[in-house]
Amino acid sequence: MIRVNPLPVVPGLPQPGRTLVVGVVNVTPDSFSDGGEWLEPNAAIAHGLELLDEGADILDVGGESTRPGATRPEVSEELRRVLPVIGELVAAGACVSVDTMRPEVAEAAIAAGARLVNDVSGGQADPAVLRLVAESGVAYICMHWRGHSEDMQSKASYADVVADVIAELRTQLDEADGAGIAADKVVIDPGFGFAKTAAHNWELLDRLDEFDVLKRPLLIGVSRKTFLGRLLPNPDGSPRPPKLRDDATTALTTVLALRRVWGVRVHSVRASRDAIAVAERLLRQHVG
Ligand code: PMM
Repeated sequence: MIRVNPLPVVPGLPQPGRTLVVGVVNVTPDSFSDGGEWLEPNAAIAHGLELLDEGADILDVGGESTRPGATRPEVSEELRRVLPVIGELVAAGACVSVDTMRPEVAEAAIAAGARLVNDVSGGQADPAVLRLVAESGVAYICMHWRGHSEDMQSKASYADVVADVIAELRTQLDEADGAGIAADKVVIDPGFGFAKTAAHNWELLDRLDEFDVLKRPLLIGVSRKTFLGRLLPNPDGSPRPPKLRDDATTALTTVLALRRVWGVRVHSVRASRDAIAVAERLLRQHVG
């Protein structure tokens, strides 16, 4: 039996009346799924416009790869990568999010028109991000995080992954609240693959309803992640490569849209929009 949950909304962000699609625009040389493809600003802008055309509600522009083992770029390099792209996509009418843990980058991105700060560290890499978001009044994605990418997988140890992630997110939310960010502007994200094994990711997906206790909209980022590659191994047993994980990603979007999560963060926008259309049509059978 399908349960029709109400859709959460965030003031100041698109409210399409269905699960939102956040399209990934990685302006990096080394992201795990598409590193280097969109490093030139013009290529990244064209890619963002294509995702917008495919139906992305929000474009998430990032200049730092968070793949396990990645080293961090200088602040100046991160700014050089993302600012021209954000400026052009905002000018084209897109709702833009900046994927950054740095206050300098968040500040410049907001000045360029970004309406959402996607901080994968949830305020822990640099708490100045929280104060900046509070002052500017933009929305904030608070992701569960246990440390920078170079050694995060050594921190993938939990007594009960769902209970532990919820407890740690609660602390991060208290910090966001203490910095003055309005509660209704905060979206939470369990951080799939960030200090999580494949088994942890599946457990989190299976028990997503437990996150309702935090009373915040949920964003889910599972697109092309390694646990999907491991589910679908190549004949030699190695994980299927990232670009061949889109169909599995889309299957999960359907599940998540039936669950009515606030948003999904994906590389292949059109496929997820189609999956959401299917789920919404099915959900309509259950309402008046
Ligand atoms: N995953 C990546 C980067 N940013 N942001 C949020 N909020 N949630 C995620 O799961 C997330 C993220 C890594 O994936 P990518 O290299 O394909 O961008």
